[in-house]
Parts: sequence; structure tokens; C-alpha cells
Amino acid sequence: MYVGASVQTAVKILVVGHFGVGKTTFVGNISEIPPLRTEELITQASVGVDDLSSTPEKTTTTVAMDFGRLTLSESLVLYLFGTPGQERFKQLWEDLSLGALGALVLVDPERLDESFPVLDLVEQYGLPYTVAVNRFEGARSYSLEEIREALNLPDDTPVVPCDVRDQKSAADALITLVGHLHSRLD
Ligand SMILES: Nc1nc2c(ncn2[C@@H]2O[C@H](COP(=O)(O)OP(=O)(O)OP(=O)(O)O)[C@@H](O)[C@H]2O)c(=O)[nH]1
Ligand SMILES: [Mg+2]
Repeated sequence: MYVGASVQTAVKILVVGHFGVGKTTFVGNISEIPPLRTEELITQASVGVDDLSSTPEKTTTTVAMDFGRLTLSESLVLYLFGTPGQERFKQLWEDLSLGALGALVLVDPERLDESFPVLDLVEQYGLPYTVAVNRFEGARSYSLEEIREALNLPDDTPVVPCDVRDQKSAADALITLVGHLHSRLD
């Protein structure tokens, strides 16, 4: 009803990552429909709980999900579901991961340690994934190989650079993920 008649396949993809890595920005920039957001203001109650040192301008956080849509080809449409970043919301993954074929894991090279609980969840739910490295300005330039090693990723897991604010870069990361999902079917 909402997508072109030639669309034969709809794929549910999760966009995941730790607090403030850029999930909402990613889904909002890439979605061809106005994204559904569940942002709430960050208040004093989060002092000492949510670390804003890397993103001092951040004023809101996702409390349920982001939702967007991207038609990748005439026959393929992606439905994108962004998760909240904090561990306290991880029970939402149970529902959000239902029917998902794969996950795009956003990581910030300066905060790799925060990505481990996220990678654990993705693996717990058995989701194939691609790692997209969102570099903030001023970050040291680790190579993708160094990041792969630091995160202890399997050899066949793709690692790609990604600027979540740039539509083409975000689309390229999703295309890599879809290619990875496809190669696992062969
Ligand atoms: N300077 C810079 N800012 C970025 C970059 N990527 C994201 N941001 C900013 O960093 C913040 C990230 O915010 P969100 O997109 O809300 O991150 P999120 O992962 O959805 O956060 P939670 O849902 O709260 O976990 C926003 O203020 C973005 O504009 C980047 O590459 N460079
Ligand atoms: Mg968010």
C-alpha cells in the first residue's frame, strides 16, 4: 500500500549502537519518509548515568525506537528500526529484533569499550551484522583493521566507515550490510 508495486521484498534491519553514537541521526537522514522518533529531553536525572562528554550538544535521547524506510532498488525496501542506546532499555530489543534479518552496529572509535554490550546483544539474538564506524571530528584515525581487531570481530563481518549525517555514506553502509546478508544465503 505504501511502497511501489514492483517491491517484492521488505527487509527489517536494526540500527544499533551505544548511547549517543548517532542511531537517531542515521535513521532520520536516510529515511525517505518522515522518521518516527521517540525522543525525550535529557534531564538532571541523567547526570552520572548517561555520559554526554562526547556529545555535549545532545539534548534528547531515544526511549523506545526510531523508525524509517529506504527503498534500495525497484524490488527491495528496507524498514529501519533504531534501538535506544542505554542498557536500561535493552528489554525493548526482544520486540524490536522480532523478524529482523540483520543489524547495522554503529561504533565510535573513541568509545569502543561501550560497543561490547551491544555486540553481545546482537550475537545473543543471532543477528548477522555489519559494523559502521561513525567518526566524530577530532577523533584519532584508527584503521578499520585496528577497529576490527579491537572489537574482536569475526573475519567475515564487514567493517565500513560511515558518517551518519551524510546520506550517501549511510546508504553505503546499509548496502554493505544487505550484501553481507545476501552472501550468507549462498
Ligand atoms: N560532530 C559530530 N556530531 C555527530 C556525528 N554523528 C552524530 N553526531 C551528533 O551526535 C549526537 C548523536 O545523537 P543521536 O543521533 O541522538 O544518537 P543516538 O545514538 O540516537 O543516541 P541515543 O538514542 O540517545 O542512544 C547528535 O547531536 C548528532 O548530531 C559526527 O560524526 N560528528
Ligand atoms: Mg537515538
